[in-house]
Parts: sequence; C-alpha cells; structure tokens
Amino acid sequence: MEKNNQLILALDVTEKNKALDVAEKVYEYVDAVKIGYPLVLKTGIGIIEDISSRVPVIADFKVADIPNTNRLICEQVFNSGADAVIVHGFTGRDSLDACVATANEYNRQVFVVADMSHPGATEFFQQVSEKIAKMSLDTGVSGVVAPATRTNSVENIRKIIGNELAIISPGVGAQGGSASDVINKGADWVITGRSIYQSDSPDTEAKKVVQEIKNRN
Ligand code: FNU
Repeated sequence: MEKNNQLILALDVTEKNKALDVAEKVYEYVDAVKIGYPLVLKTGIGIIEDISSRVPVIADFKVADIPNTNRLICEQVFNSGADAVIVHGFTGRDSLDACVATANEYNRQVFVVADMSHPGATEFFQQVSEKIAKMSLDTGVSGVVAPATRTNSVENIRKIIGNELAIISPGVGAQGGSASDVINKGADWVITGRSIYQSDSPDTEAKKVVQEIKNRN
C-alpha cells in the first residue's frame, strides 16, 4: 500500500452494486479499501477480487483463533486477492506468527489490532494494548490498528513501536475522530467508513478528508 492520500475507505455496505459504485467514486482519493464481514458475508469473498483489481484491499477479519485455523483463514483471504489482513494479537504470539508466516508465503501484509476505537475498548482491550503493540514489534507485521477516537492511545503506541511499523487508524468521521489530529499524533493512515459511503457524494467527502490531512497544521 503506497502512502499517498493517507485515507483508507471502510466499505461496510452490504449491497454489491452500492459497494462497487462507492468504490468507483473514491478510488482516486484512497490508498486502500478495507473490506470486512458485512460486505463479504452478504456478497461473497469474490468482492475482494473485484475491488483489488483497482486498489489494494485490506481484509478486516480480525482473525483470532488457534494458529492452524488462523493459517487456514489467512490462506483463503490471500487467495481471494487481499493485500493485507487485520488480525487480533490477544490470542498470543503463536496465533499471530501463523498469520505472518502465511502472509510471507503470499508476499502480503498483516496488521494487528493494538487498541480499538469504540467506548467499550476501555473495559478490557486497553489493559493489553501496550503489550500487544510491544509484541507486534519483532513479528514481521506491517503495522497496527489504533483508534482515532483516542489520539493519546495512538501517540503512546507510536512511542512503543517507533518508526518500525505503520499505524492505520479507524474512527474518523462517524465515531467522532479527526483525520488531521490523529495523523499529527502519529497515524500513517486514517480509516473512514460511514461518513463517506453514507454521503450523497462519497467522492466529495473522501476529497475533504484528504484535503484536511494535506492542509493540516
Ligand atoms: P466507520 N474498526 C473500527 N474500530 O471502527 N477495524 C476499531 O477499533 C477497529 C476497526 C473498523 O465508523 C470498523 O469495523 F479495529 O463507519 C469499520 O469497518 O467510519 C471501520 O473501522 C470504521 O467505520
């Protein structure tokens, strides 16, 4: 994934035509499209191939199983054409290693969830967030996911991982996070879904985010 516009679209619509239509409108503004369960469960995994012919696809399946099952899942994900997969780290190093080993076989990338953006993340996730960030460091992953809704967490995770790993950051727009703030705090990319795909003009919204990032102080 090349770092140009620093925007990743979360394509959580559930109709194939709508997905292709939104993607078509925003391709020029996004560095990748993130596809997760809502769209794949409704339309089938072939949608990843459709979109990945135009732009890198990050498969957000938050893989969280035993190593063998993680491997089997990641094989399917990479066979579908995805460039990267999002996995969980709380399952432990062996489970994460299985995802990275599979990604290496396919020459693809892994991102680990280091902290989450919703309010409930403070109940359990935040207590293991730093440990997951530290563990991610020497595993061969490309980066971590950290929340645009709590930029102090992004700042903290950036200190832990240094410049070795990328940070992709969801929570901009509908969840209240600001694109310019979180990039200033150390994120490499922002992830935005609803504020773009629910808009009457997804291209205008995507362009706005890109300009906000480029013109930030
Ligand atoms: P939008 N997402 C998230 N928070 O929001 N993968 C996380 O901590 C995380 C994620 C995803 O709110 C979420 O599933 F790890 O409509 C959705 O696909 O802008 C997207 O990021 C945010 O979408």
